[in-house]
Amino acid sequence: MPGVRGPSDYSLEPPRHPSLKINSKEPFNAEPQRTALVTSYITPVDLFYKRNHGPIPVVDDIERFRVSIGGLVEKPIQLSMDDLRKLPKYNVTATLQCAGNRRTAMSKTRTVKGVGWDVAALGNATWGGAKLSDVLELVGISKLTAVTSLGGRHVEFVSVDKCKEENGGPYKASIPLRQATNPDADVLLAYEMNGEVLNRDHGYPLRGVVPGVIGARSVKWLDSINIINEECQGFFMQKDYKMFPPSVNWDNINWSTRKPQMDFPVQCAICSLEDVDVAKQGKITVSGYAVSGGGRGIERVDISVDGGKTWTEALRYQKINVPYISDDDISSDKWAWVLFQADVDLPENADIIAKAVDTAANVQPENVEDIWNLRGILNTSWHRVRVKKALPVANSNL
Ligand SMILES: Nc1nc2c(c(=O)[nH]1)N[C@H]1C(S)=C(S)[C@@H](COP(=O)(O)O)O[C@H]1N2
Ligand SMILES: [Mo]
Repeated sequence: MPGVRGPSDYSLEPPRHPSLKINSKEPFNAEPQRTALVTSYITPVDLFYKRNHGPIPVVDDIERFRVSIGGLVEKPIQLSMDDLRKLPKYNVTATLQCAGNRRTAMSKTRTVKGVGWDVAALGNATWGGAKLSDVLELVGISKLTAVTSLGGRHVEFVSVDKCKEENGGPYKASIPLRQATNPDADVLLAYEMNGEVLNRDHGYPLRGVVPGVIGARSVKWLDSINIINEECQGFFMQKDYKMFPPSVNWDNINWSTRKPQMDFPVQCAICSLEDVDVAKQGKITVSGYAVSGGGRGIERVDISVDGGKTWTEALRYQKINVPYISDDDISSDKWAWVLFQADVDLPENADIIAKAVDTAANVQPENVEDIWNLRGILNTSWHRVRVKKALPVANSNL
């Protein structure tokens, strides 16, 4: 594709914030510190987790850049950034979460394959761009179409990065045409993140953003968008990011028995404390994030300091001084996380537990063992942090 290319080595990587925790250097995979993640409702770009499968692409000439829309369409087209900017612009606040978020904790029960992540492989950003449903109208596909006259049922996003899982080919993924042509699904071709031009790590010049769906379907550095009749056959759709039961291991896996994971389930994590933090006895404030997929809001976040025997409800917020209503209405960002906060009385050496409930009354599972899967995806078990009581200080004038 003109204007943008995927390098085959790591000599042209962009600069990154020094506070990021690097889980893998090449390809670059990193997340912010837990505590930094919940200091702002909108995650700053430099602290937003970065999840890559190859070297970061380079734009040589933005004027020459074109994204092509083709496949099962009568008249394929190519759009420049100017063409895209002329379409109505939407700003959608959506949480992007990697399916591998909290994988490290899952791997502690039984080994899994994949990059290790703590609880910060997600971020909440305001994405700016054109709606995919508007773009598809330019190739003659109307809003709310499930199947076209040419048999198109899926929309495939193809990148330019070189991924070893694709034998040096580009990253790709698809979503159902029904979702792509639904304006309410808010699927974007985004060129801005938090009001700034998208940066290289996050997909400059153009990426897909599929709200409510695992991050793996929000393809960065878009090169082409194809209307296809069956779902994308790429590695990341067919041989990865699928949810298997705990009985399936690498000897008996049959990838074709499962569908690619799309919506993510209800999730939350405490971010104000690391595991085995030392806290003073008495009241402490517990804060973190909660989010659910599919546009479901967060109905409740429960906190326990006695191993789950009793619970207190945390306060939830999206905007300061605006009450959060867990409903699909204009006062709530339905694709975005809520932050939560609770003051609790801390007993000695407690496990502090958080669990969230979404608007469909889905609840996080208690134990990671019950949802263990060989790829270590979607660890949404109750989040626990172990806190120790500080030793009494004899002379407190130190
Ligand atoms: N082209 C391309 N798109 C991609 C990926 C990738 O490696 N290459 N990784 C995917 C995965 S698994 C996730 S979780 C998100 C991460 O987006 P971010 O790096 O902007 O946080 O991008 C997705 N899109
Ligand atoms: Mo991911």
